[in-house]
Amino acid sequence: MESKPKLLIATSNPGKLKEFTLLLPDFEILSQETFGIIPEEEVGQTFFENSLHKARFAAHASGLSALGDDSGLIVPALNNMPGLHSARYAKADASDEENREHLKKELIKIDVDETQAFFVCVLVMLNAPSDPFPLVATGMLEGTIKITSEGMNGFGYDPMFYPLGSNLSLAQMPNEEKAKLSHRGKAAETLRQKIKNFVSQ
Ligand code: ITT
Repeated sequence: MESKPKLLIATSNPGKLKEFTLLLPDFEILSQETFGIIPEEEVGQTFFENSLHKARFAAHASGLSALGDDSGLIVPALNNMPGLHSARYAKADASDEENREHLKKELIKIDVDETQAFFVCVLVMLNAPSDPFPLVATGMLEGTIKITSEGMNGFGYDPMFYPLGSNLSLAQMPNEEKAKLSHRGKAAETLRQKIKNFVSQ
């Protein structure tokens, strides 16, 4: 049997890693933890810059193809926060629960118990650190953020987020269902198409 190409996922977030195993079945998914890679601080001004930086750093450290994922939650009623700061909204190194609690407090401050929100995801894939033609794919998911939390699946803000038209929070859905509709799922599908086209050129 032919072995699958290896792809290092440039993330320290176990929730993302688990999702990529489901989303990119054509690859042997490897974690950067296995290679002892300690990521640098994120200083980019866009999701794209951060994603490219993660992929390049991991490709350099491992010598493998690497995929960066920079993603976040955008809440227009909170001036588009937490946005780029989604992972550290409450404080540096905050847990998912601390970030959710902080988001809840910020919503209560503006007297809102539910409001429109978006998840966004930018994926960047590099064959090598010096790859001049990175594959880039983006995805968005629109929905409602509520101050209550429901469900145990997923990670991050999933228990507070209800995709448009859904009565279930992302954390109440099975992983396969979230994968089909999420910002990361859409970006991964676009990436798979781009890889297919790139390989067949
Ligand atoms: P890496 O940088 O190591 O990949 P991270 O969690 O710090 O991990 P980001 O900087 O991209 O990653 O921050 C993304 C944050 O946005 C993440 O920590 C969650 O709080 C939130 N987030 C992104 N995608 C999400 C999803 O599918 N469900 C829930 N929250 C999500």
